[in-house]
Amino acid sequence: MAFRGACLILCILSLVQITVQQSNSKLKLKQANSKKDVVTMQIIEDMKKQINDILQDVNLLKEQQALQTICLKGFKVHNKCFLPFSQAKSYHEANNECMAQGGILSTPENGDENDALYEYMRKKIGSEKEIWIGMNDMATEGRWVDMAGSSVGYKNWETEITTQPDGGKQENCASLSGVANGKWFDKKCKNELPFICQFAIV
Ligand SMILES: [Ca+2]
Repeated sequence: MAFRGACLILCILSLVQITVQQSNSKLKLKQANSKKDVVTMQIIEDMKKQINDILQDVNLLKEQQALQTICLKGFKVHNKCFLPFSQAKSYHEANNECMAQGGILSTPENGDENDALYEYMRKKIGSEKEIWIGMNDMATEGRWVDMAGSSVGYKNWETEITTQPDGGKQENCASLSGVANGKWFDKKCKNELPFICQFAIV
């Protein structure tokens, strides 16, 4: 009896050992699988990032190519390209047109740029014409800002014959005049003038 009892205990112990071993190997398999999952997720995330980077590069190249096309059609001065639009539009419509093309209304920031813009306007739009430039005092009367809302440093108002800007709250948008040799005037924003868009060269 004692022998059979000992055999039974041994058998039970063996069964328990086998069960524990099986559970251990299942656990190891599970751990390996979850490790695999983590690695797979990491690879997918890396690939996603790489694809995003490539898409960004492609978009940048597209922008550069579009800009080069504009610069070929237009005129380059320093780090800007100018492109003329002869059809007269209100200030807002003109700026919307420029933004739709990826630019802004031309904004001369120094005497050289103003001279270049004036000469280009004479040649492409007409020497007696007047164009919108990207400056306004819509938000605060007398505080002229560029299209980004920053105060304008360089100014070229006509002050020899008239005293520009002289329109007060009635005239909040700026133009560059061909007749006045590239000097600036304030005008009603709803007036319709031709314009030149400006694109930053990257
Ligand atoms: Ca004003």
